[in-house]
Order: sequence, then structure tokens, then C-alpha cells
Amino acid sequence: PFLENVILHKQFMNGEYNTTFIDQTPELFVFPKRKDRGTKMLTYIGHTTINGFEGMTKQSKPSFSVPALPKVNKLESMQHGTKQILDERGPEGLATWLKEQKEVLLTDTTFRDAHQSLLATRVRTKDLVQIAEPTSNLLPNLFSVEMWGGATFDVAYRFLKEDPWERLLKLRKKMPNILFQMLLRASNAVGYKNYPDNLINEFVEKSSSAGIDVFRIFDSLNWVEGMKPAIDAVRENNKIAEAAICYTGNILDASRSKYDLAYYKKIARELEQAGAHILGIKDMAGLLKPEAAYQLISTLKESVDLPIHLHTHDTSGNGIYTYARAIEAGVDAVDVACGPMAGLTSQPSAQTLYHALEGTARQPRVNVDSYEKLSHYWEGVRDYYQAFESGMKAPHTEIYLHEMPGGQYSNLRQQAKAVGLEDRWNEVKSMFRRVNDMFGDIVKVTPSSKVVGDMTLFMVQNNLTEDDIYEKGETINFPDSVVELAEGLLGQPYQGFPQELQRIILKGKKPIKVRPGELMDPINFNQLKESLFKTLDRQVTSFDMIAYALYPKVFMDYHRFYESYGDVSVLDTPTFFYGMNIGEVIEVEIEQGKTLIVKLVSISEARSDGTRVVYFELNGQSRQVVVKDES
Ligand code: 3PY
Ligand code: ZN
Repeated sequence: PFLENVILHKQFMNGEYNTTFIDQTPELFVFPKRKDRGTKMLTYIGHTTINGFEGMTKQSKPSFSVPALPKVNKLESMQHGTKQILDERGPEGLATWLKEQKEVLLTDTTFRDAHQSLLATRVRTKDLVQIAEPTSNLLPNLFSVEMWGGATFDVAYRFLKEDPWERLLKLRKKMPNILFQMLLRASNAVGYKNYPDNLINEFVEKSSSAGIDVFRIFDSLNWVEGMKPAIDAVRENNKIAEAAICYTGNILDASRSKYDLAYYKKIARELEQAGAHILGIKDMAGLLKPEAAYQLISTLKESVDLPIHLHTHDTSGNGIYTYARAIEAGVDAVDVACGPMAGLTSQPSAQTLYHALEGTARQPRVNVDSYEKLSHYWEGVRDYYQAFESGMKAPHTEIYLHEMPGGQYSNLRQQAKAVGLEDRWNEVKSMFRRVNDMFGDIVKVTPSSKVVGDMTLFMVQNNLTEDDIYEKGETINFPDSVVELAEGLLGQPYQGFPQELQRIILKGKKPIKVRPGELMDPINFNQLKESLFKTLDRQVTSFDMIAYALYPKVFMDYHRFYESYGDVSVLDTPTFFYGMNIGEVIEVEIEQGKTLIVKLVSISEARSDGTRVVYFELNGQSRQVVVKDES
């Protein structure tokens, strides 16, 4: 507990300490009393009931209907799928198999990008695990299930207070027949900056052994050099390297020639050379128009020998038509989501695509009735997360102007609101595009999209025009992420960063030209293990070490939360977000076969110290916890 106090201390975390820090910081010697599992859980429920869930407007728990789980056969009778093909034939064999299929194959993104793009990535492991076995049973012909990576890793620790590795392990057990796919931001892993190469290797190795089969690897600047370490790591682990090109601009617009067909063809060939098993086209903002999809896929099919996997977002409402044209051009697989989790900023609907392709030779070989059964479940689950809906109600064609990625739209809107720019949202959108042009028409996807977003808010908030930047730039302190991009710390943008702007932003600092990973010291995992062991006061897993190395503060906050409240992933989602209503009874399975019955009996008035006493019954016994009322 002492070391924990040290490492968690604000001054220590900010690096503001010297040799007198311990002597002059008495609170380091105050150790919290350890609480039992039941008390921790009741404290969480009490806290959430009184204070609400962080970042959500407090309200009493609405009544939700229980999401309908389809009745399906047992795990033993599950039909073999792509996972078995990979196990038998290896990644090259699997890629060959994919190319041989007449029907278009489907990746279902419901467990990852769909909720990342519609519900701020908030879907919890509990709601995924419940539907995992039915999904595996009902959809054995899927190419893959995208269920990890992107923002899910960070959000799990940061907001959901659960361990993403556990999500992976639990789902893998329940879904043994379908390939598991994740989104890997190449050298940025599942974070927002470049990491040392040995951390990328360790991440890929551990996620492979925990259950990931297909790694969709992309670089936020389409810089192939930055993708090579991740591609190599995936190949070394005998898994499938799906190297993706992020689709940017509009190949149909002759006046916008930076990202033309020749550009995509060249990168595709480089990725094939670099060892990709599958070529991914990642249309993260939904900019790929139907005719462009036809031309792009036709060209790439002629240019490389790899199967091609297309990902889009349905923001404009054109998603199905885009897929239909890509399928005509011979695309091998496309990404869809289960109906109630599809459309708008998410992927196009699986069922809609199925019906759209009726009468064609390439209609996917999935059972559409099965998809409808799963839909009943997802309709119910989506209600749980209504507080995280973006508010977008209709197809949004303005995407073709501002080009914000699907997952960023609602996020940036929230950020804008947080800094008082809610009423200037239209201005923010057009500034986003202006910043894109100032940055030389840049690929925008995490994390480069975040940099464009940071610069956009910075300019709108400070009422800066593009001219102001060039005229007064010397006196402006730009956001850190903008400086890092200009410095080359996210890699090299195609055709370079505009020099004049780079000079203004860097103020004399020299940009780097090499891969940032080459300049970083490798992580010393032995040392990290030792120091984490002392801090956490428990066995340290490789999973903990990777998470800490990726984002130390987020991981330590999660650890501290866990110490106070225990494992909250066992709670049902309404209770997790809203707490309980007086008189309500819930069941909580804290481990297999061990269920607690919790009743919220009453809550006292706030006392003079600002705390309230929350009275529960736990398995029929009276229990009370004290909670600070933060209102
Ligand atoms: C992510 O990196 O999380 C994305 O989904 C990018 O599109
Ligand atoms: Zn996406």
C-alpha cells in the first residue's frame, strides 16, 4: 500500500518529486482499510445511485425490458467455421480459401466498431458474453467477428472499469468456430501515439495467444514504413495480417488528385510486399462512393494477388450501394453489423445487404433469420446505452465535406460542447475540413484525426483564422498533439507536412524523418514487472504490463477503482450506469454458481459531513455503506 500511495500520488505521476518527497508527504503513510467483495460492490451501487455515473447526467434508473436471448443449441454442436480453416491451413491457406469463395464473406463488427461508432464504445463485456455463444451458433458462416481493438481497449479500463483482456478470453471460450478480428493502429497499437517496437511485439504476441486471429493493421498516415513492425509481428505469431489502406479524399474528383487510383495501387503493392495476407480497405469516414468503390476494387484486384476486405461506415446512407458495387467488382469480404446496431455512423446492416443481394450469385451464405433473432437481443441492449447515443437521426451527407471518421463525429461534438462550442458546431465542422487542407490534405483516422480535431477546436475556441496562423503563428502555442504531428512523431504524411506551417508550429525544433520506434528505448519488461508487483501488491500478468506501458495513468486509475469497488463487470448494465431504485432487488452472479441477492432498502438524508448512509439487504442480511454525496 505504501508504494501504491507513492505511485498514485499526483506529484509523483506528474514527475514533480525529489529526494524529500517521501519525508514531506505524510499522506503516503495513510493506508485504506481493505474491504470485502460484498461491501465494495454495495459501495459502488450506493455511490452510483447517489452521484450518478461519471460523465452521464444523473437520473433515476429507467425500466428496461430484458434483451431477448435466442434459444440455441449447445456449444458442442457448433458448426465448424473459419477458425478451423485457419487452424488447419494456416494464414496463407486461409487467404487462398477466402479468394476461392464465390459468395461475399461477412465480418460482423457489432462487438467493436458498431458500438464504437454509435454508442461511444460503451458496450460492456457482460452484454457481449451473453450473446457470444448464440452468435457463434447462429452465424457459423461469418468470415470473422471484429470484437477487439480500436478504442475498446482504452474505454474498457477508462470508463467501463473492466479488463479488456478478460473480455477477449471470455468471448474466445464461447466462440470457438469464427475468426476473431481486431483493429490495430500499427505502431500506435491501441493508443494515440507511437510506442517502442518491443511493446508492439509483446502486444501482438499476447493478443494472439489470448485469441485474436486477424489483425487489421493500419497507419493513421497510410505510411507503410510505420506498419511493418506490426505486420512482421503478426506473421511471426502465425496469425493473419490484414494490412489496410485508409481511404481518403475522392478518386472520382479529378480536382483532388493527391489520393488517386495510382496512390492506392502503389500502397497496395507495398503492403503485399511487406507480407500482408489480406488487403484491407478502411473507409473510416464513409467517403467511398459507389462508383469509386467499383473502380478502386477493380483496380486493386488487378494490382495485387491478395483477397480484399472492405470496411465502410454508412454515415451518408450510401453504404449498401457502395458494397453492392464493390461486390460486383469482386471484393472478397465486407464489414457489416447486426441490424439494430447498424447504419448511420456504424457499418451497413447485415440483413439489408443480404436482401439487397438476393438474386445475385454473390449473396452471402448466412442465415438471415438467425440475424433477425440476434437483432431482438441487440434492440434491447442498445436501449441500455441510450445516454451515449450521438443524436444523429438521419443520413448525413455532409460527411463528404468535413470527412470526419465515423467514431470521431460524436466524440468531437462532445468535446466541442465541453469547451462551450456547442452552438458553433457548424463552424467546427467546416474548420475541421479547413485544418485538413492546411495540413496538406491529410489522412484522418485515429490518431491523425484526433490531431486535426484538436487543432480545429483550438482555432475555433481562440477565434483564429487560417491567415492568423500564418501571420501570428510565431506567438501561438499550438496543442501538443499538433506539435508532435509536425515533428514526425506519428510518422510521415504522404508528400510531407506543409513546410511553412511546420516551421511555424515547430519554432526551430527539427522534425524527424525516421520511424519514431527506431528512436525509442525498448521497454524493460523485467523491471516493469518488479515495480508493478510492488505497486499492485499482487501477481503481475503480461496483460497488466502491456496495459500499463500503453497508458500508465488510465491503468493505475483502473487499479485504484478496483481496489475501492472490486469487480463491477459482474453487475447488470442498468445497475452499472444508474445504480438502484429504492425497494429494487437485483441478482449478481459474482462468480460461476455464486449469486448475491441485493435489495436497496433506503438512503439517509445527507449528514453534516456530506455523507449518506445507504441501507441494503445482501442475501437477506442488513448491510449499510457510507457514501459521499457529491452534489
Ligand atoms: C480506431 O482506430 O479506433 C478506428 O476505428 C479508426 O477508424
Ligand atoms: Zn470503422
